[in-house]
Amino acid sequence: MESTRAKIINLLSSNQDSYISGQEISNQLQISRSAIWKHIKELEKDGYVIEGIRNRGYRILQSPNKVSENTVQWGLNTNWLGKSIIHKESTTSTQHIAHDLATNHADHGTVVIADEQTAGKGRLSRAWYSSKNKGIWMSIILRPSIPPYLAPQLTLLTATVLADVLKKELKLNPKIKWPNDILLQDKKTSGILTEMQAEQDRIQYVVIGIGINVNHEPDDLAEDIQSKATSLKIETGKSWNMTELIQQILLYFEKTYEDFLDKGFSVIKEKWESYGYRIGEVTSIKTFHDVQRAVLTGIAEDGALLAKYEDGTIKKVYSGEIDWFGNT
Ligand code: BT5
Repeated sequence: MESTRAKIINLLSSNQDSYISGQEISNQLQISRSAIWKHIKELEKDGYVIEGIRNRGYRILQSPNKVSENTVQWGLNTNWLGKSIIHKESTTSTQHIAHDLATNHADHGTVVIADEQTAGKGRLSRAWYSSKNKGIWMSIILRPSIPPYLAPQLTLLTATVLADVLKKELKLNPKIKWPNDILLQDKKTSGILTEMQAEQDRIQYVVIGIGINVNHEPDDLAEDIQSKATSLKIETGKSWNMTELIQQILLYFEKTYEDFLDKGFSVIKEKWESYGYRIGEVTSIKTFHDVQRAVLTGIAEDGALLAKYEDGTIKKVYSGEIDWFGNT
């Protein structure tokens, strides 16, 4: 459920340059003018600068430079993604909250964001460092009508969304390392964790977790990842507004997801491959008994990586048996 404050922000943001009268807000939200006034005062405490002019109404002049349900919603141009946002200052993992919400009927497109995670999760029970106010730690609940075996496509889709935002909005040169790492200059700046609840042939819901290191200085990265991780700030030398970044990610995500439902996986596959780390290059791949050289050619429908071996056979690679950084 959207809070009254979020609804007021939404109304005021629907037309950022003009005023909305107290009467109109009161009619639309079915609350009294004095209740509106109290909410506006609360928003101002949150850091919003709101202009109120007698006989004209209210308008937002500035939103605060911190991530909250309201700031993300203000100016968010999506149709369904992020219409409901849950923001926590600190939590174990946004994945936990998203699973709870999803089992309690949360809408498709609900978004959970935290300033800090105390038990951030990677894949296969690995840990994800999520230090306070340094990055974007966010989970998206989806209820896609695709068969469960195609769910890995959503991870690949998400990777293309993040790569697109970094390339088109931030003018960086991201690479996607199969299946889910976003790299800048060979170092991981972002990871994706897709989890789902499904029956045999039907997905109940999917939770897509996105972690992005944004404003970390080198020392803010945990010691054991310092040599292989980076942040947007380390790469660009400047701090980024996380609210705007989240809004861009949600907007690109919604568009890409709709394209995917409309046109199928081929659009995603092509884009993924254009960003794919070491695609077209020779790597070493470990098998049960030996190590073989193969060219990485792209990705398959089920999300597997495709490798062409020296004898010409093309095989799917499913697990992390690739020597990514070695000189083959
Ligand atoms: C991932 O797993 O890359 C998935 C990360 C997903 C994080 C998001 S944040 C919002 C949501 N809530 C959660 O609790 N999780 C999701 P994986 O491919 O298994 O990579 C994990 C490995 O990346 C670790 O073993 C470390 O080596 C490394 N790592 C951990 N924290 C990192 C960080 N902040 N930046 C870069 N690398 C990190």
